[in-house]
Amino acid sequence: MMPKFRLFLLLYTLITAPAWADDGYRLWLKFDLIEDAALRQKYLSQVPTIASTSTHPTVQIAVEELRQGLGTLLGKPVAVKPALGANEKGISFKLNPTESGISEEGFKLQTVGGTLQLIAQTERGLLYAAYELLRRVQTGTSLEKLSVTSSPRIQLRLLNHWDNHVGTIERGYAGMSLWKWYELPERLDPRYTEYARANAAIGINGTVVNNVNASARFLTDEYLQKVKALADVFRPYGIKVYLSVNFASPRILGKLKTADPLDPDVRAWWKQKAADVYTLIPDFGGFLVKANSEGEPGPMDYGRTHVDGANVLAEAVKPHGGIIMWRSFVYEPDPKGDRFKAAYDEFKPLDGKFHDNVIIQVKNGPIDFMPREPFSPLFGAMTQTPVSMEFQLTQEYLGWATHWVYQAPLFEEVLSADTHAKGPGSTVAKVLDGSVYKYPITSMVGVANTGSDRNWTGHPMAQANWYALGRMAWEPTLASEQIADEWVKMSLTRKPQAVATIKNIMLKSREIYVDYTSPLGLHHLMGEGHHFGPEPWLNKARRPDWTAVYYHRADSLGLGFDRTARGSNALSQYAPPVQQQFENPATCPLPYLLWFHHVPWTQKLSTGRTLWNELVHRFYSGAEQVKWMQNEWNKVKKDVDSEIFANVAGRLLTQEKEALWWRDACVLYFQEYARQPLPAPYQKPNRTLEEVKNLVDIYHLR
Ligand code: BDP
Repeated sequence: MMPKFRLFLLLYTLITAPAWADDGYRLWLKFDLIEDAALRQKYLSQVPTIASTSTHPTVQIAVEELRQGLGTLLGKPVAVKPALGANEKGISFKLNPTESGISEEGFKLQTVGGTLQLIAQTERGLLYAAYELLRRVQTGTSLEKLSVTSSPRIQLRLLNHWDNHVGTIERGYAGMSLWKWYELPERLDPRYTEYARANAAIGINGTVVNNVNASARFLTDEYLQKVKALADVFRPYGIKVYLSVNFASPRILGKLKTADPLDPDVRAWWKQKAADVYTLIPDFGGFLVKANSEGEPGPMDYGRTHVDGANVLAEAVKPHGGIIMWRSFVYEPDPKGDRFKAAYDEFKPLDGKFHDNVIIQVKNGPIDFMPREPFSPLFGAMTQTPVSMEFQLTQEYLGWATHWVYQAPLFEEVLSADTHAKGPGSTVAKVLDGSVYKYPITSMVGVANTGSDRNWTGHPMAQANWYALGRMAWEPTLASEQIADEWVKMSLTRKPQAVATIKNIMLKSREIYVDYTSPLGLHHLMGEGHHFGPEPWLNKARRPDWTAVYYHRADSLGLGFDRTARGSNALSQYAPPVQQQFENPATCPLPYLLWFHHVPWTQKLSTGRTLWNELVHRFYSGAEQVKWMQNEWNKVKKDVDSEIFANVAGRLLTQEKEALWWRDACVLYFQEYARQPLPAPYQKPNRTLEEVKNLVDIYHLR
């Protein structure tokens, strides 16, 4: 090789290689230099300066984020000064408590003369405006003649952490808890601030810091001091703190004989406890409660109702402006029943009986965060008591941290589903934002997928799910495609071809996962307890509704749970047009077929294949698609950071192995009922059902 050319190569490599490997820590706040010099120049000419004199901590954060973010994005320091001169270009802030056309947390981004004005009623609104501006620059969007108006459609946009005081996380796959309870309140891990920044940047304004299976100790004075320390860090970022509470706390902590919500001492205990909390944390958000669910204590232990339980807590926090988020995730272990119906049966009759600072928190589907569920029939059914949405970001049923599943399409599918509660167009999103029934409180939460792993979420691609939750809670009609576009450009690469390739994988990833784990509406096929990996043969568990056979109902005739009027009649919980959509097996959309019907193995489906052949086809083609994901990912190698590339590539190899595990387990098991060969071109798995059953030991799940 010519020496000159070698020198050129060396220089070229030095210039194009990233300065350091990216460990994913910076999430979507990665403000690396924009490669396109012309674009940089353009932005620099528009926003060379920031004007602010505010001493408010939230506005100061906004200014600092813009100064630092734009500085590194544009490769030139951006000056901050008290005011812009006449005709001087730059960014200015306008706080106007009576600004029209936006809500309290909303903002406007407007070009006025040469100035880019950030306008809001509150400091929080200004902070959101600053992050929106940064997002525009990060994604290469024009700042020309801006006239943006944006307000969140949902009031409470929350993460729910299932974190325990010992540092473990229930269903967490990204390390230990972010909260170092033993160090708090004295030492504040700098990561708390990074956490707040990341959330504020996507509009999240609240966090429930502890597990719904709550230890009563979080209400002790000792722990409240720790929680206060976190609240103090989060406050300037517009984030309120909430706590999950143990309903038996008056007994456990207060040494009362009972936790009966109608007992006067119990009532007084909660009032006093709430007052104590608010003395320490004046803007405390409220309590989240999992009561009489999966063994947790609740009002029914005393012959009372969910209304009695929720209202006594609501009364306690009411004088302080707090709310109660009461979960609807309740179900009795009835082998003959249908768990699908439990939440609706329990809560629908209680509609309107709760105090006005109570919101019922409902999981997106009627069972439990399965890869695909129809929307919970409680959405649209509660006309007087508000309901909120609980999505699960942590991938309990979506392959933990080894499967790449972009969840925004799942969120979008549920949010855009039509409940027909008040005629067509009554989408779940419109129920949630209060436009169907004028709810006084609106809320959307995501069970967090964060942990102490350096990249926060274990699987680097799972960051996108956290990002999507925030964006969709702000605007539930945002398309998952747009969210993916933003996230990839902000977190991975701005190279157009690579952006397109990664987005394409993301958008297909959830359907691929559904195909190799639970196609055509199969659900709850996973192993007991760990909830990882297939165990469709599971017929004994601590509760009948924790087995797999309870749900798939395979027999010599067919497969699926009949929830029509001939079966459990769960369908009757939906509005008639929704019932019609699902009740006829010939027209029921295939993704939901086995959710609602017991279908003969030999039944011809709309695809032209029989049920058995279609099932096999899905399991095989789904698993095959993981190879496609690998190939596509390999194409972006040169365009994404090498550490992130290798991390994802490695996980995709594990995903392939585990997809084959699902495929073989399900196909071999269901074949015993279908008693048919695999359709061409699919080859029999090269292991037996017994061998596959033993895999659960190899994975140390038992
Ligand atoms: C189930 C989880 C369990 C949670 C429960 C809940 O397996 O760990 O405690 O949901 O949401 O999916 O309360």
